[in-house]
Amino acid sequence: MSDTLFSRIVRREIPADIVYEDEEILAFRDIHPQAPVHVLFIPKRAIPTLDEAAPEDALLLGKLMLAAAAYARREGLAERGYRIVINCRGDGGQSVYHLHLHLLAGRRLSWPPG
Ligand code: DGP
Repeated sequence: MSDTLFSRIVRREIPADIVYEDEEILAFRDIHPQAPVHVLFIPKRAIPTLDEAAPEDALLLGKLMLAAAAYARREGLAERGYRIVINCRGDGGQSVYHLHLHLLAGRRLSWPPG
């Protein structure tokens, strides 16, 4: 497993408020929440960016999205709605190079993003 900040959270070397875990995925609350609900869903196996995801990662990427959707449903967020974001590299606003999906919910989100 490559050593990213988020891999250290997976290994429990850095504390995080973990809200979901399965064999392949970990989800925890963002340290700088941009909405009342801001949870990051990451694959335990680090892929640096979406651009580096390979066809073999398709199932894992799908599982990440479905895990976020299931979490939103469980937490009663689905009816009002939510946003899923993946930032890719500099212009996309990515700061941690371990692919992750942001789940944002709990307020009306504006569009387009800044
Ligand atoms: P991005 O900019 O898309 O790479 O998002 C990275 C997010 O990770 C950002 O919203 C802040 C969050 N983050 C950074 N460091 C930590 C940390 O140590 N713990 C937690 N829970 N979140 C972090």
